[in-house]
Amino acid sequence: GTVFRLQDYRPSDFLIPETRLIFRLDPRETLVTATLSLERRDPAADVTALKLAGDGLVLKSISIDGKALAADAYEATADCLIIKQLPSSSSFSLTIETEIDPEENKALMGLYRSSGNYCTQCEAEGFRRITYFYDRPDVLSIYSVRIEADRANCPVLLSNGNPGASGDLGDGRHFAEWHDPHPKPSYLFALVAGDLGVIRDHFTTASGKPVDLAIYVEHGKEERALYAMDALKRSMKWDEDVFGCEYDLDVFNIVAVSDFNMGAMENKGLNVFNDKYVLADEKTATDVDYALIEAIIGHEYFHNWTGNRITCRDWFQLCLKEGLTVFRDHEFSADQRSRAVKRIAEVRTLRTHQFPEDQGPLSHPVRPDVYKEINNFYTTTIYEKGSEVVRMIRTLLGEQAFRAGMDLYLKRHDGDAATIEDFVKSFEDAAKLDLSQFSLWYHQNGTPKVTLSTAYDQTAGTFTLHLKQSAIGGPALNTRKPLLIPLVFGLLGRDGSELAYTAPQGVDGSVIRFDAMEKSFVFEGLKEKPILSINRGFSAPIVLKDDFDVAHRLFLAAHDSDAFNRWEAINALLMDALKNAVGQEKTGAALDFPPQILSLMGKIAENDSLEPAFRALALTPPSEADLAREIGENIDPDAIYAARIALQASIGKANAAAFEKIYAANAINGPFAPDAEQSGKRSLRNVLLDYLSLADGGPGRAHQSAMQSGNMTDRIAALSVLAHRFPDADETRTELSRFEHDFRSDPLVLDKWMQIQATIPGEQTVARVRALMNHPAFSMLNPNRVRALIGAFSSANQTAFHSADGSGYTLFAEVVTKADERNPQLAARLAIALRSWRSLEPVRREKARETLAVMAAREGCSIDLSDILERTLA
Ligand code: BAL
Ligand code: ZN
Repeated sequence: GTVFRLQDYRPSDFLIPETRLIFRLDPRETLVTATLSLERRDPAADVTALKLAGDGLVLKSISIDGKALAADAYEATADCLIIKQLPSSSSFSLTIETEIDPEENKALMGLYRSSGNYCTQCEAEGFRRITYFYDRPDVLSIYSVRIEADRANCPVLLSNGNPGASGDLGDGRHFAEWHDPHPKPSYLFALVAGDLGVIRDHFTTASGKPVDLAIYVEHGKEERALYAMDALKRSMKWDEDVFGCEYDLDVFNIVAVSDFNMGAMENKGLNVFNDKYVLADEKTATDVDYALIEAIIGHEYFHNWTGNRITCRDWFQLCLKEGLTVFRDHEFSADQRSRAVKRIAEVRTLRTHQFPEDQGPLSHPVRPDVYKEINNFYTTTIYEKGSEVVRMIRTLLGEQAFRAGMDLYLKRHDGDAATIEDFVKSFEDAAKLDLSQFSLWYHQNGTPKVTLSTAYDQTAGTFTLHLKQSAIGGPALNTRKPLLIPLVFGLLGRDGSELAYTAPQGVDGSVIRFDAMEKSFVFEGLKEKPILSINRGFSAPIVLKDDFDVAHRLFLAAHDSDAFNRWEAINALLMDALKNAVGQEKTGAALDFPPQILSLMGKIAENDSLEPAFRALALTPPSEADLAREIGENIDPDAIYAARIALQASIGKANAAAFEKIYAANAINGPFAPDAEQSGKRSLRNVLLDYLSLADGGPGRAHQSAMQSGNMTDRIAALSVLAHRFPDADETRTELSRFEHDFRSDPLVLDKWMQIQATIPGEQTVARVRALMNHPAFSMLNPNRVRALIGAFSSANQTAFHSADGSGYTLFAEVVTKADERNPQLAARLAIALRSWRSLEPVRREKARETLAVMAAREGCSIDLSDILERTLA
């Protein structure tokens, strides 16, 4: 396949100031008439041909300035249109008529049908499946759209921008026109047509401009969109308050669709959402669902400025909009909920998903300079590490200078297709600072690793912190350049207070600016030996190897003023205990855990000065995947599972009486609310329910909880305990079938039921997943269904997926292959589950390699999938 390189970037020969589109919608034969005003970028240049991208198109007619082109004036294939005879004028108008088949479009890119409705997905390169175009983000155009469709089937006709004329066409057909005054790239184009329910609301912007808000959903699900609407209004207000960003159209529409590859899409004025991230009520959505809806509604809305008003020059700059917008949605959620809890959750996600990516064969820089298939770069590195890089800029600059840099960026580049260099320059100019070394974060992949050692000299009163940087993954150590790593820190006295000191060079307030491969920082004026707290708030996305002993960690767990580092210390203690137990399990020794760790868990649960959501997180040991990554090689998933469940059972037994008390004390009286306070209590109770059930050794308690639960959060939590701890119990069977019965007509909710079963530990789950693939609610064509069952199985069930007999891999290969026939993006996304195959123990490693090799060798393997497989095997 073609390899795309950043160094080959060239501006287009032509501009397209205006694009007029007419859609005559039909399930199998939709006609698209596109009229492009084309302008030579440089009228003096000798450009004699125009080349536009297509993908699977049928050309019906083509004309320039109203005159049909002669057959020898152009070449049209399904994937490309080349016009060889052009007018010599500096501008002209090109009209292209194409025919497309939305019903047969199961790749869910371009114009397709979902539950009988028409919708589009154009990012990254879906617009070329609608018409021939300069389908690249740096060609901005003003779009006018006319949609014609059957009135009965498609009463709702939507596109970007503001609504214009609409009316009847006779013959049962009608039309609607839309005009978007803001020039935009083709990837932000959207169209929706169908028979949908709607909820409406209003927002008045800071400068008094009224905006009509609407969320469109399947009929009968309107009530379930109310929380999303509330989140939208809060997002609009928050972006004004925190970033000074105001909305810029008369309407803002959101549509929920059930067949969608991504989470959602930020099309200008017409966001299209995966229904999973819109629909919620007490009976069908968990607290986690609510939090995700709030975050994603915010994320897509915030793209209006960071992505739409300022877009990317090319796809290598994807993190320009994604990293920044993730940072903005993280801040939004932190302001709406608990900042500390939010940060801990972010770091857990980063470690579980981004670290393995950065440390494995699919590792790439935040700003890559080469790709084969751009769809495979919507990664956790671009998104989450990209966000961490923006966060580090804020840490280095401080709040005020950071906001000044953002203001300058938004002002200077409004209407531009910009680059990472433009973005960084805005902060350099606003803060009068050189960020050239810092920029390496965008270009150098791998997870940075910082190893620290400390020494205290009592007589001199000096504390020496020695830091060394390397990396896991990415370029070899001898070719790496030192990153500028901002480490927020504190030196604590024995009473937990922050000690005063004289700071060495390179320390700026609470931030150590670590900018060499190796460096010592000597703090003076310390009369007592300080206790170091470092990388507070996870100020840098690194692996930190410290020299802290158990007493040091216990001290931080109890006294650090930084809530994140309190959690971090607890997490590190649990990680050490687990690693030790994995070693014991592998040698056949009995597993034991330090009593002080077990009692620490009891103390945390009982500590009322900590918010319940924090306690729930602190009581949750590192995941099996985290433990595997930490161990790094020769992984035996069964040993990891055995260690983790033994730790959980020991914690439960050691603290049963205390846990029971806390469980009861955190019961919620009164009506359900999806807010931070209630959801925190529920999460604490449900972590304790698991511990108590393990201590009981029976399903009674979880069964009771499942039957009494009045909301989905508690119901799912109880069902998980039943299925994961007591898969063969009658109570489990009863509750699983009750759930299936209650939601048999709601596949989105049944996804949770699928997911719980797909993640039951042990190799018997392979057969269970096979059986569930025959369930009437399952469909290989719907990405949510496939991800709930197969995605959960392969990415969140280490013991079953990596069954020693290879049966998990066999199932996986079958499904990925099947998915690839219709939806390459879905297949490629699933395939990343095997990216860490090299760290497995030899038997599984060989089986995994073989599975990858067989999939890669298959004739007809898509570019998306083969790109992932080949890089994974390389
Ligand atoms: N732009 C793709 C979906 C998102 O990141 O918002
Ligand atoms: Zn985004």
